[in-house]
Formats: sequence, structure tokens, C-alpha cells
Amino acid sequence: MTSTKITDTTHPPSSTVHRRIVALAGGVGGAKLAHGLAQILPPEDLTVIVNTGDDFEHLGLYICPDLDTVCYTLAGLANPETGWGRVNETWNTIANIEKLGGPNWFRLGDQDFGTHIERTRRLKEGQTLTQVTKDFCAAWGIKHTVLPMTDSPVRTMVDTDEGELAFQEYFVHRQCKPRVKGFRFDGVEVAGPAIGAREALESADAIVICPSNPWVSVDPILRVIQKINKPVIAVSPIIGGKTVKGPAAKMYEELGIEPSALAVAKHYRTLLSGFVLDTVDAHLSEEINTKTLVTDTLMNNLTDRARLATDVLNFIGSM
Ligand code: FO1
Repeated sequence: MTSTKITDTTHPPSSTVHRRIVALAGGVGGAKLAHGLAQILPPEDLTVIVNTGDDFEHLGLYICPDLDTVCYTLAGLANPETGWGRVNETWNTIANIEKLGGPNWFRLGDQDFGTHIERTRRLKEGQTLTQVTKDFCAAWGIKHTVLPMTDSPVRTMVDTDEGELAFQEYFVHRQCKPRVKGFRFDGVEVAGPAIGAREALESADAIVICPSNPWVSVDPILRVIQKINKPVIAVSPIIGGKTVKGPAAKMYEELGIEPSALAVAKHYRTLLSGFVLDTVDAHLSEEINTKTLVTDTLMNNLTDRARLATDVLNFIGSM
């Protein structure tokens, strides 16, 4: 209904209101905004709760793609080309596995392998994913709090015309080729939020839903945390009818969802106090039944991340 255009995007503007924020994030897009928020907010004012529905066991290792993407991004260790995996990576281990006839469809780099080996060892020793993530963040110099959404196994399962597939099998191995009919988050009914997540949500001034896929990456988090009684501001991952990265557009079409910022706002409608959409989608603002901020949401570089985070925080401050 109300459209607020913030024009002063100097970083960090003296007017930026510091609030205690919980950010909900999936993979690459979510990680970028989380990084922007981390550039502005002091460590005690930002907790990032990350989707673990994409986690899977592969080559005997416990792999958490979204959690690693967020941590690598916050630590400045992410591969800038893919958004996932490590910068300055080498690929000797996966090449050797391939040579020996093992599976090579999930591209794990040598440094990344180290993360999965050490995480798997610690989990087998009985540590929780929350504890392991906390220790890894400390080792990587991440000062803000990063939490997996849960310490219980939740698995995003994709219902397709070729049967039900685990998420990475569908998304990476089969490159989204099977026709998708829906999603199921196996284990979500019995999964409680990770230790610290409930407290972070209770002490937050606002919840920011980062620009991650609402149906696949954010819904599992919302299902686990269940109740939110704080203002929620979502940033659209869809710009000009297109997803910034990845094959999600095909997924939307098959699910009968028109890929648009409007569809995202409708998806979150019961939760929203505010919605952030790109300038190219400004015309949709009037149709969105909550307060909106129209701004540049594309994050091509570090400055963009901080600028969008500043805009979001100022939007929250204006409420
Ligand atoms: N995505 C791909 O499309 N291909 C890969 O080979 C791949 C490897 C990979 C390794 C580690 C990691 O943390 C993420 C990786 N991803 C890969 C990304 C990831 O699987 C998806 O983008 C997310 O699960 C969706 O949020």
C-alpha cells in the first residue's frame, strides 16, 4: 500500500537505526544480504538462522550447503563465481574420486572437503550441528551468530513426475529436469528450533527474510520456528520476474506460481509487516498489501550488500 523510496544509500548512513535482527537465510542470495547486515550491525545484534533442509549425506560425509554458503560468505571465503564453495579452491580430491569411479556430480573442493570431514567427525562424536557451527564460525573469524534452523534431521523432498527425490539429487544431480509437483519437509513436524534460535527470535526487534527461495529455502525455517510475534520484513528474491541465480524459474512454472515479487509477497502475506522489492518491480508495489520499500535489490558486490542491508534497516526503523 505505502511505498517508501529510500534515496540516501550512503554506507553506513548516520541515520541507520541499529536494531536487533534475526535474518532467515537459504543459500547464495540469503547469504549476501546476511553479509550486508553483518557489515553494519554489531555481532550482538544479528543472528542468522539458516535452512538445513538441503543437507544430505554424500560420500559418507554430512554436508550442509546453505549453512556453509552463509558461513563462507560471512567469513569472506566464498567462491565469488558460484556463490557456494570456497574461493581459491582446488579440486584434487573430487578428481581422484572421479578417477576411481566414484560420484562426482556434487562438486566438492579440497578445502570444502575439510569442512565436511571435520563436521562429520564432530557430529559422530555427539556434538550438535549448532555447536559445530559455532566452533567453525569462531575458527573462520565470524563474529555474528549463525545457527542451523534445527539440530534435528529435516530433509527437503521434491515430489516429481519421476517420483520423490532428495533435494540435492533433484537440484544438482538431475539439474531440476524432473517436473516438480511439490515439496515435503521430512522430519519438520518433530524438529524443534536449534538451541539459541528461540531466544534470538524473542529478543529480536525484527525478522528479516533474506532473498532466498520462499518455497524451498525459507519455508522449512518458518515451519521449524512456527511462531513469530515480531515484525517481519521480507526481501524479494525475484527481480523483474526472474530469479537472480539458478534454475528456480522452471520450478515456479511447474508449481503454477507466476515468478514475480507479487507472488513472493502473497506467499508471506500472513507474516509481513513490510516487503522490499526491486525498482524494476515498482509497479507491483500498489498491489502488495503491506508497507513496501522499492529499492535496488541486486547484490553484485560487497557495496551492494551493505547498501541493501542499510536500506532494509532504515525501512525497519521507519516503521
Ligand atoms: N550446486 C551446484 O549446482 N552444483 C554443485 O556441484 C554444487 C556443489 C556444492 C558443494 C558444496 C556446497 O556447499 C554447495 C554446493 N552447491 C552446488 C550448491 C547447493 O547445492 C545449492 O545451491 C543449494 O543447496 C541451494 O540452496
